[in-house]
Amino acid sequence: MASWGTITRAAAAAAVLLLMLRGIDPAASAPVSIDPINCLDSGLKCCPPPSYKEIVDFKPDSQPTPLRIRRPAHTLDAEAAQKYEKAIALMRALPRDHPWNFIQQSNVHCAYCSGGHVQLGTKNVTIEIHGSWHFFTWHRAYLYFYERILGKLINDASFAIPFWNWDDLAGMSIPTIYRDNTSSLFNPTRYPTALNFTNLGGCEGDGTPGSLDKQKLCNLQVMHRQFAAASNSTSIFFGGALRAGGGSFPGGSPIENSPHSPVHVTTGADMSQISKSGYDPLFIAHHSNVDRLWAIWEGIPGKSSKVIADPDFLDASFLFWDENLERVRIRVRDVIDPRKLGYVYQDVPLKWMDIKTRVEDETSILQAQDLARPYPVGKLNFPLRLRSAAKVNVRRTASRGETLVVSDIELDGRDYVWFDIYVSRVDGGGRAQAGCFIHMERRSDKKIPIITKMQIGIADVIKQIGAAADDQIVVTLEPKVGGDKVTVGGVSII
Ligand SMILES: *[C@@H]1O[C@H](CO)[C@@H](O)[C@H](O)[C@H]1NC(C)=O
Ligand SMILES: *[C@@H]1O[C@H](CO)[C@@H](O)[C@H](O)[C@H]1NC(C)=O
Ligand SMILES: *[C@@H]1O[C@H](CO)[C@@H](O)[C@H](O)[C@H]1NC(C)=O
Ligand SMILES: *[C@@H]1O[C@H](CO)[C@@H](O)[C@H](O)[C@H]1NC(C)=O
Ligand SMILES: [Cu+2]
Repeated sequence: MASWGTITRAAAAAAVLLLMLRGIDPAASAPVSIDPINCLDSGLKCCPPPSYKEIVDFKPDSQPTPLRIRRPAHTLDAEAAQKYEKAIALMRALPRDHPWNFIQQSNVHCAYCSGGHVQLGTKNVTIEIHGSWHFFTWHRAYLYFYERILGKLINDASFAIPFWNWDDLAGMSIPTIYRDNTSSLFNPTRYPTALNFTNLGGCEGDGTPGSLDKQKLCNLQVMHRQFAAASNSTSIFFGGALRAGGGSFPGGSPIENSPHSPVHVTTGADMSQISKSGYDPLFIAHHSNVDRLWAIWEGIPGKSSKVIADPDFLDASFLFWDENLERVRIRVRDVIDPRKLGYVYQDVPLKWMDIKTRVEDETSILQAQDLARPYPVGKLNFPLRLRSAAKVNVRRTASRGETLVVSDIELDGRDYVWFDIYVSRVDGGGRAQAGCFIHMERRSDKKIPIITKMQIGIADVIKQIGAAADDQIVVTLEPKVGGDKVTVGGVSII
């Protein structure tokens, strides 16, 4: 009689054979999965209490349940706001080691950032769900369970989390329901400036009413630019491939870099740190809006599929506690369609869709910021530490490439780093911002070595600056935060 061990070994051997027949090196390619037992502390103390409870595979609801409609947080009616407030209050009141406890739930996010959950089949390779194609998918799964737990706590099967509609003129500040310091939705570490304005990336101002109008318009332009930079390619939209045992940060989606990260870093002290951002209830509404951008993009008909067909993407899986206190393994393929998860986003106008990219007059920028040209154009030596703005002539490949790649971006994952990326014509004229790279601060007791890259679609901005037919383009990298803490290995257009 065969023991379980033999059966498992035989099954594993068959699986390896199958992979080899398909021409895939089994050692190099497999979907990420999570070790149910091993979680490293790394000084953060965000690992869940150990559990040996059997893991069940995720199944969508077998019986139809009411569709959950996620609405803008700034338009919630009093009744919906009270329900939400009550659900979070109940979550906070649970025993500290209960899997639904507010801190436990906040720490779920932290434990999936570098240094927590260990990948199955490795002893010490931890999972990082930022900076890769698992950014959108993991957060969608996380919100799914979070929402259902809240619904369970208030016994409401149609309960839906709100979204922070910061891409709408009326939603670009901390929604009122989060402001009352006696509410369960309050967090004391928010910045006073965030009460008046939510910065989606580079839209600072002096806070006066006149400046605020310009800042809001700037936000719409950021939205347009970042969506355009991401939306033309499925692989750019999602970010770089992260496979089993793989190193962290193969490359973040343009949308993860902005508007996602600036909203975190300009909102408050907890929100700006990956490991603590879940302590602010705004986190859920913020990521609900990020998830909504994915749903909007999924809904736009396109030439190519809106899903990455790679099984290493689709079969990647994560573990969560669900609303029935089961430990559930959910795969990426389970979260591709929001409707199958039982929720939709309320339709609201998208003012930023049709707004034009901004082309700035380069000479006035140089004068305004007293930005001497620090390096002769085209003569940069890579790798380059971004102590000051760097300009480089980049040749487009024969096919007049429309994807800009900033490669081998090297930094310590504990550092907050932000640089902007502009394009302009070789023979002068205005420049337009193509995107930005933003890495949020992380806590760790040891260095987090990161080598990542950034890919952005530039078809839109190249047209705006009138360079669609040019063979070469000038790319400017302009450090904003922590430039001396990052080096860039190269810039190319493919
Ligand atoms: C994991 O453990 C191996 C073997 O002990 C060690 O060589 C490697 O440096 C460790 N990796 C990390 C990320 O700690
Ligand atoms: C809460 O807000 C009220 C009114 O804005 C203020 O008077 C009070 O000091 C605040 N309490 C705390 C604990 O911050
Ligand atoms: C927010 O706006 C109000 C009204 O314009 C103003 O009085 C207040 O100073 C602003 N607060 C900050 C922190 O900018
Ligand atoms: C998408 O790609 C097409 C073809 O390269 C281009 O014409 C269009 O402007 C691009 N759209 C955006 C939003 O970049
Ligand atoms: Cu986030």
